Formats: sequence, structure tokens, C-alpha cells
Amino acid sequence: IESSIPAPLRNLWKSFAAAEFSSKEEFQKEVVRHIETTLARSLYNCDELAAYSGVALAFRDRLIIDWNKTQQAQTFADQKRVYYLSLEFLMGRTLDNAMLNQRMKSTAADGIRELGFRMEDLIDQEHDAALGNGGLGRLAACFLDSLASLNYPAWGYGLRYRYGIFKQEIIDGFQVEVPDYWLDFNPWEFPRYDITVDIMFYGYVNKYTGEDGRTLHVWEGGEVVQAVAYDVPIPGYATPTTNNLRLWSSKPSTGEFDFQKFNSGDYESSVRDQQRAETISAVLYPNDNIDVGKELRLKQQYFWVAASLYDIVRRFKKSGRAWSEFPEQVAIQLNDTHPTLAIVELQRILVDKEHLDWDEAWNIVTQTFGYTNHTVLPEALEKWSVPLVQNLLPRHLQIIYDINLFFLQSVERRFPKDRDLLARVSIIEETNPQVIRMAYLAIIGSKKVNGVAELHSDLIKTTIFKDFVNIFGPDKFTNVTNGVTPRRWLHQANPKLSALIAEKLGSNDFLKDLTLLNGLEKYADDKDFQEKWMKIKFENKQRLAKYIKETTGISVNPEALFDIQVKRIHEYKRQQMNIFGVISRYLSLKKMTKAERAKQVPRVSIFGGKAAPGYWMAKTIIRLITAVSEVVNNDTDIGDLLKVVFIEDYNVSKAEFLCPASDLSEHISTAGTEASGTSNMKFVLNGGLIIGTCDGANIEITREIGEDRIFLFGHLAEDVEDLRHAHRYGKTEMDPALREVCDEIEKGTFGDRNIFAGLIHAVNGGGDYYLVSDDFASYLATHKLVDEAFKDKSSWANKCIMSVSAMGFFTSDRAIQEYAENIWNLEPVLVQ
Ligand code: 9GP
Repeated sequence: IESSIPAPLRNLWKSFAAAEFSSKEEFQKEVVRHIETTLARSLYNCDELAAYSGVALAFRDRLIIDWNKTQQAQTFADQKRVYYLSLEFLMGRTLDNAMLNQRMKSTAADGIRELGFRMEDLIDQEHDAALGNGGLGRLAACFLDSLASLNYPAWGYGLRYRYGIFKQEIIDGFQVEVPDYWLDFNPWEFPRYDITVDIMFYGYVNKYTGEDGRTLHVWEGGEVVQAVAYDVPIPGYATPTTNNLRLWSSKPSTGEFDFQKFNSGDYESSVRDQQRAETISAVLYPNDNIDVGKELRLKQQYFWVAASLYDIVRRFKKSGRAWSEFPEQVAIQLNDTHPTLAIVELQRILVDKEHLDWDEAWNIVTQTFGYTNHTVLPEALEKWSVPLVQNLLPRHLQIIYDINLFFLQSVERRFPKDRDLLARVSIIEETNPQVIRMAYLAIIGSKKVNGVAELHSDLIKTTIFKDFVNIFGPDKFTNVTNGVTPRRWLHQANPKLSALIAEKLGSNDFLKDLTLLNGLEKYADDKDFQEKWMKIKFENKQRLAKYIKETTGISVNPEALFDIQVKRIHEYKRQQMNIFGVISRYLSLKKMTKAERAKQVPRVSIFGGKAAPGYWMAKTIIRLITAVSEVVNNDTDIGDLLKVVFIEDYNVSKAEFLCPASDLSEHISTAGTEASGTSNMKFVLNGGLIIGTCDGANIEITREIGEDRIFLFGHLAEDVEDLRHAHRYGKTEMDPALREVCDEIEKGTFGDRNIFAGLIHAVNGGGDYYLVSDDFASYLATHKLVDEAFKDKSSWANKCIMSVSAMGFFTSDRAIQEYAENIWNLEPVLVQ
């Protein structure tokens, strides 16, 4: 392709395209140029937002040059690409990451200072791109960073929600949701108005006989909506590779609005059509680990996968290869079951549009897809009602029926007369109405299925997908333990610690190869190093204390032990157990003499996280936390010995300054319920210890860092069924400390007891499904061990340093390499 363009033209073009800044002065020139011309502002009305915008646009220019080069290099290389389909990408802020990945932050900070601004203030101007709920969406964002950093040819595909996850306000102690309109000024996206795809819904299926006598299915007569591409550049670290994240936005396909209706006075209905189309990508469903089953959600899913597949197929067809080569050129990873309709859509394209035989098409489909499962929670496993799918996607329902029929026939041949097995593994569940089990469809249509931590991958094989392991054999099921990007979660979030590590190890190379952290091991006992290490922790805690004071008015002592639990609020994550534990600590402190109190380790218990708007129990947990904080923080007997803080509107940016400030963080889900967890990795990587259950990735973290550096407690996953059974069949006795806590709540110590009745009932008489009572004694006992351990500063520092030195495994680079080698069969493409 290159040689088709005359060399002089090529060279002229390249000399202009390479206009990148590399010095402070060039950077300043670009910033001022953008402020003056792109933004039409001047020195006299350049506020922080304008300055942020100028800096962002200057860096964006650099990114675009690399982005173009990457797309060209990947096209010329003509190698296999991976497409990561995720309904959520929780990207957070971009500018800081872009500066660090291009290793230009200190040059830029100097340049900015001379222009009269502070870098931190400008970074704070940026709105988080919050197109996700929690761990699943943030994992997708870490994966994009690693894919680019490792030079893999990869595209992300998602939805461009106009409203991301809501903003959380705490009013009178209760969560209130406020819309998050994040698109006011977003320099990081590029609308591609020329890249549009028409997507159909509803309609009917007609059958025709083709020239070769075959039956053709034609889906027609439906409502058409247009998908418009918005591209976001994803820079790798210390490499020019800049991949693409394509987000789809919906609009009406027939132009702005219906002028006929408008002219005849029917203004409302002409606008309604437009609004209906735009609604599809309007808002992210704010549920984490809960299936909602709403028609609009199904529309979102189909809209997004259909547009993405159209794009992927169009790109493949340009190569002129035979269809049989599709799986050699294309790997599609399904992030959870949300994109499972892609399997059906590809089969439809191949059979109905490209006229391949069913079997030939199905063979291509099942070689192309991989499916990642992120949960075993029954309430989170997606099931779509058959009548809903029948109405919205009539042809897809037929295809799903056929996939199911052929699958069940093959099962019957291998396991004759096992009718129970057929009912168990059928994609269609015979409820009223019937429902489609999306996870089963994803397994049947994929080449590989993976869980996200060892325990979780074992559990899916022995519980929810057991029959499929029998049918397909164990090789189809594998594990890829999650990871996080050390660029954002160490280098960006904790610059001082990152610099100290680099100084000790002699370079920044650990940001590319996290296993190099093991070089810290030999300094773990070095008193001078320990002091420097703990000084950084203290400064990070001071920064958090200042933020807490400014935002909540609560004064916390940075010398106290900072104990943090930040994540989505969910009963299975057991924030209720944490706050019950805080109450228990409070009651113990109240009973102590002054002399006894003087010996206690002061604590600050910090909580943060959003509750799904319709999840009443989660909202009640938030209310209990805020109610306890009102009482405890104002109790003069207690003073600094215990403070309780709820951080409003927890998001990626807040996680970036919370992780570096923890002494202890809590990952205390009921064993077997948290698939992996990723904040556990972030906290340890930032030099904090964790208290946790034997669940998700906690188990592998323990294996890597050593049992004496983690505070594990509670029952094991294998005990859970028996314990639940005992509760169901009459176990009534409750842990005495927990009873005391419940009594105190019921006495009204924390305000209106009626508000908390549901929470109390859940652990007392309501079956205690999350086993709070069963784990409570060991939870409290383990917190005592934490207090004791914290008193010995040097040994605590040693534990933290040793833990960080052993965290190399938990980089998302390792996870992506495993996906590339074991699932996608993908090779990197180097960009010059
Ligand atoms: O709940 C899991 C969490 O444990 C995991 O770390 C994350 C990324 O793999 O996925 C979460 N799952 C979901 O959000 C829904 O399946």
C-alpha cells in the first residue's frame, strides 16, 4: 500500500505529521496555540478549565500521530486482531495517564508552572469517564492499557453512554442519585460521522427459496436506528502503540426529524422518534452483579454487538480472504454475557447474508469467540425472556432455537436417554415465560471459557457449568486471574512510592515488568528504606485526611490506622459486617477505663461505594454507616480512637488517592461469592495490608505474598452450603458480639431503629444468607491481631515492603499475555 503513493508526497506528508513536541518550550507553544486558536481564549481569560483543555489538546495531538501510525502498522501487518467487547469501560481520567504513558509529565508540569498553573489543579478539571459500574468495567480499562503497552493489535468496542454511572450524593445520611453528564468537553473522543451502521429491531422474518433451492431467511420490516462511531485513542506505556476504543452512539436513521409531522403541527411525535433512537445509548444501567432484564437493556446489547460485528466483518472482508480464515484473523472476547448476542449475530451474518452453510458458519463462530465469566451469583446471571426476544429480534430467536436444537441433539447422541441432562443444559429454561440462559449460549458458542481467579474458575467448573465440563471436556474451561495496570495504579496513583521504588531498583522498568518488584525484598529490613517508605504512606494519609476534612468536616488523625473498604455496596461484599464490627469496637471502647483506652490503636474506618438505585438493602447499609459516623465521631469519650467516614461518590479518581492511603483494606466477601476482586490488588500494590476472606484473588495474593502478611479469617467456600443449610433448617443462635451490636441498633443508639430492621432481620432470623454471624467472631479476633501488628512499626513496614515485592503476578500485562497465548493466539505488532 505504501508504495502506491509517490515517495515525495509521502515524505512531505510525514514531515508535517511528525510535529510532536519534545521540549518544555515546544509543549508551551502548543498549549498556548490551542488556548488561543482552538478555544478562542487569551491570556486574560484563561482559567483552569481552559488551561486543562489546552494541555489536553496538546497531548491529544501527540496521541493522534501515534494512533494513526498504529492503525497503519496494524493494517499493513495484516495479522490477527482481538476485539474486546465490553458493555462497560470504566476509564477514569485520561490526561494524567496520557502524560505518564508518553513519559512527558514532568516536562509538562514544569511548562504549566511557568504558565501560572499547578498540574494537580488542571488534572482535577477533568471529568471521570465513568462508563461502568465497578470491577468488570475497570478490568476492561486495565486490559486496554496492557494490550496497547504490549503492542497487541486490539480494539475495544463499547457504548458511548451520554450518562455514565450516576453521581452519588449523601443527603441526610442517605444516598441520592444525580445524573452524570460527562460530555460537556471531552477532548479524548473523535466522532466518526462517516462510520455509521443501520441497526434493526422488531419486524418479522420472511422465508424465500434461493436459486440453489435453499431456504433463505430475510428479517425485514423493523424499526431502524443508526449507530455512529466515536473513537478514543488508548496509548500504551513507553511505546508508540496507540490502540482504538470504538464506542457507539445511537441516533435516528432517517435524518434529524420527520419534517412532515413537524409541518403538520405534530411536533411532539416528530421529536419522539428522535428521542426514542437516542435513548438506546443514553444511560448506563447502574447495576453491578444484578441482572435487570429490561427491554432497553436488551436493545443496548444488540445495538452495540450488531454495530461492532458489522465493523469487524467489514474490516475482514477488505482483506479479501476466504471465510474459513476468519478465526485466524479475528478473535472476539466476550466480557461477561452482555455481548453474547454477538454469537447469534455472526451466525446470522454468515448464514443469512453471506449464504454459508449452517455448519460451516457455526464452525467459524465457535472458533472465534471466547467468553469470560465474572460471577457465580445466581442473581447476576443473565436470562432474557423468550417473548421479549421474539418481539425485538425475531430472526435471532430462530437462530438461538436452532443452535439449541443441534446442541441438544449432539448431547443426546453422547448421553442417550439422559433427559434430565438435556433439560439442565438447554439454552431455553422451561419457566413461564421461557427464558434464554445467556451464559449457556456463550459457552456453547465459544472456543474457550475462563473464570477470573483460580478459586472462581474451579467453582464455575464444579457448580454452575459442571454439565458443560462433562459435555465439552475440561480443556475448554480455563483460568486467567485478573490483574491491574501498574501504570495507573502505582505510578500515577502513588508517584512518590513509584519514584522510591525506581530509585531503589535503579530504573522504571518494573512498570513494564512488574516481577522486577521482587528486587525490593532485600531492602525490607533496611531501617532507612522502611522509614522512607512509611513517610510516603504518612503523606498519602495526610492528603486523604485533608480531603476528608474539606469534604465532610470530620477531623481524622493521620497517625491512626486507616482501614478502608471501598467498592460497590452489596450484601455479598459484606459492608454490613464491617459496620457491625465498627459498632462492636465502639461498644468495647465505651466499656473501657481511661487507662485501657490509652493502650488502644486509634482507627479511622473509611467506607465508600455506590448502591444500585433500586437495591434497598445496599442503601440501608449506607444509611447505617452514616448513622454510626454521626454518633461515634461526636462522642467525646472516644475522641480520635475511632472515626467513621463515608466518602461520597466513590469513583476511579477517588480510588487513585484512596489506595495509596490505606494501612488496611477490607475484602471480606462471603467465601465463594467474589469472583476475583481487583481493588485487593491495588491496595497491596500501594503498600497496604489487607484483611480478607479466602475468596477470589485473595487466595492467590496470599500465596504470592505469604500467609503472615495478610489477615485472613472466616469460613471456606466449601463450608458455605452446609452453613446455609443449617440456617435454613433452624439454626437460630447468633454470635454474642453480633447480638450485642443488633441490640444496640434496636435500642435506637443510631437513630430510628425501623430503618435498620431489614438489616437486622437478615442476620437474625432471616437465614443469614451471607453468613455474617458465622464469620463475625473470627472477623473481630482478626481485627485484634491487626491492632497488635500495627503497634510494631518496623515489622509492619517489613510486611508492606515484602508484600509489594511479591505483587508482580497481579499486573494486567500478565493476564493479557495469558489471554493472547492461551485463548486468542495473538502476536504483537511493533509500531516504528
Ligand atoms: O464481581 C466480580 C469481581 O469479583 C471481579 O473482580 C470483576 C472483574 O472480573 O467482575 C465482577 N463481576 C461483575 O461485575 C459481574 O459479573
